[in-house]
Amino acid sequence: MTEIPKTHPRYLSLTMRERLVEGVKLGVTAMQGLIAHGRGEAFDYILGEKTRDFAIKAERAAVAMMLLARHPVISVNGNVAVLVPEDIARLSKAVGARVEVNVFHYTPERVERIKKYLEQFDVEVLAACDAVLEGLESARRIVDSRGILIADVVLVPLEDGDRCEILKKHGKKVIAIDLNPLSRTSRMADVTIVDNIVRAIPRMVEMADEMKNWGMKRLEEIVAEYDNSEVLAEAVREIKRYLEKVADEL
Ligand code: PTJ
Repeated sequence: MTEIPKTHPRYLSLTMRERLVEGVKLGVTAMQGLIAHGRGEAFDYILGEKTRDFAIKAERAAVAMMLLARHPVISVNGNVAVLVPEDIARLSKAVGARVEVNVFHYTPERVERIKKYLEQFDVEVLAACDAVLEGLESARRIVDSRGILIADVVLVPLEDGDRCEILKKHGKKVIAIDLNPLSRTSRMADVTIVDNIVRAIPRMVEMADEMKNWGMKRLEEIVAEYDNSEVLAEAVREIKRYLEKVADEL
């Protein structure tokens, strides 16, 4: 792994790239994951690389939804596994969610490698691949009968867009984490967190630690008051505002 000096102005961003390249070498991250990350980086850049208010609102609604769920599941792919393994472990414990490996670029060996990778970080992982999500043609249809198949709330970070709609048809609530507020997944999800996963999940853990002591009524109110279209519109407006400010300063 290339040693990135901590003083480098783009230390965090370059470290993320290194993690993903390592992930590819280990056979955990798909090559396509590097391209997907590049798209995410571009959106993060035009959002000023920080967590905005609309993302905090979505993160709070997502945590409330997961705390209220009977059977919440966090779906993990090859990018998520290498970017935030420790935080996935913490979030799963904080909200009482199962963690399931679910990938677009599927091979049984790759699923097993992701499972083993996450287990090093003390994550209990579902990856039986013993059930099928009807109505979906991509490999994402292959799920675990103890996980996504029976989940009522599914967190799908860095999704590729084909599955969100089907999960909803199966009656599940979907929470997406996607820096692109224009993506199909972003528009289809019940809650879309337009934030970098490396900032979003740690913040959700902090929120969950506080919110798990709140009563059901308070959590239900947060979910009921949440409006995803409004949050997405705010994300697009924020990009516009930010770019105008940068243009004015040039
Ligand atoms: O591991 P696999 O086989 O399941 O494949 C995973 C990838 C990510 C390759 C697959 O799901 C894919 O192709 O995804 P897409 O269609 O490129 O969509 C990924 C979305 O995640 C894009 O809209 C990106 O903007 C967004 N994204 C990328 N990196 C981040 C991100 N969002 C939040 N945080 C990031 N770090």
